[in-house]
Amino acid sequence: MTDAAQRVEETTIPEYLALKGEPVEFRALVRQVTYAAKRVAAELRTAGLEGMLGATGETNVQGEHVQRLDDYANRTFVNNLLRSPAISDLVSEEMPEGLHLAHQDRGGYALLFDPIDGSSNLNVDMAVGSIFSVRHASDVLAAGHTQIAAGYVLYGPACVCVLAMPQNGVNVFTLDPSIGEFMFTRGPVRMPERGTTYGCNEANEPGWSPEVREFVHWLRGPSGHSTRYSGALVGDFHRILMEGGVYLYPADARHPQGKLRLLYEGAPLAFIAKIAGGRATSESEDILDILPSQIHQRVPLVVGSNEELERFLPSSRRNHRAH
Ligand code: AFP
Repeated sequence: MTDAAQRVEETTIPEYLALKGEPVEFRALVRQVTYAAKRVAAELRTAGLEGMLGATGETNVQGEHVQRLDDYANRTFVNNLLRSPAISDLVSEEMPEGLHLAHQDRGGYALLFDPIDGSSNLNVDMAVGSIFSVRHASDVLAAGHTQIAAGYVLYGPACVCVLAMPQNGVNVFTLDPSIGEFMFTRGPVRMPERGTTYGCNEANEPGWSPEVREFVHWLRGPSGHSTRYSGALVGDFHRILMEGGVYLYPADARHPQGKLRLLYEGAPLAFIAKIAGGRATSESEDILDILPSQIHQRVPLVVGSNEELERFLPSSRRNHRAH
């Protein structure tokens, strides 16, 4: 093992990024993202004691009931990200419009994020996550393959940050609460070529395409997969990143364009999956090739291991819709 590899084992995220020679502005941006995540993690742990559970009574741009913790997490991310001069644009699931800050002589990064993914889990103390995507400010509406980096924080029994960059791979850091730092724990991660689980909301089956229905019937029967579906994409995806398998939220009768959002859910997770050796499709095209038309655009998502995606893709290619 080289000296650098040994030193990676004991690094915090800032030390890891410095060791990898990442630019100072990028390191400052990631420091603000992870600091916001640590604040959110602390709030999640005590929300039940402080009356911070439940809804605010407002509805967001997605038409969803805003939970107090959604609002807290969004404010925490925005307030901390504004402290990073490297960021000139913010896009959040919780904000109708993007935030453009270029007049303050800021750097050229855009940060697109879902402050709390899995909000329906908040009041029942189940895992939730934050998802983020780092782009050049000029690339907010570019295809997902232009992302500079992407990652997520999973607030589970442990608080885990997964950070993906093409040049460094996908790496896992675990929060050490005794020192308040995310410590390198695993990487570069390779998604197994095939898994044993699949995650989807099977109540939506009546509205699925025949190809999706056939695929899930295969998963349920001949393939021998088991269902694992938590209601939070980040937790379900993390299982697939670590152990292989497939997560799908396809188009259905209630969500003709899919439920998940492209810019701060589908594209960052597709980016992570691809770097780790997996794949992600919208049922008709590679998620990372889709050109967004607006910041809250929804997209069907099938993401996971090569073997499962290969089993799914031929049939969906046969029915490729002409664009
Ligand atoms: P919420 O953040 O509104 O709970 O949505 C979570 C999510 O976007 C994704 O994290 C879940 O996998 C999926 O939606 C759950 O959606 P269903 O409740 O329709 O299964």
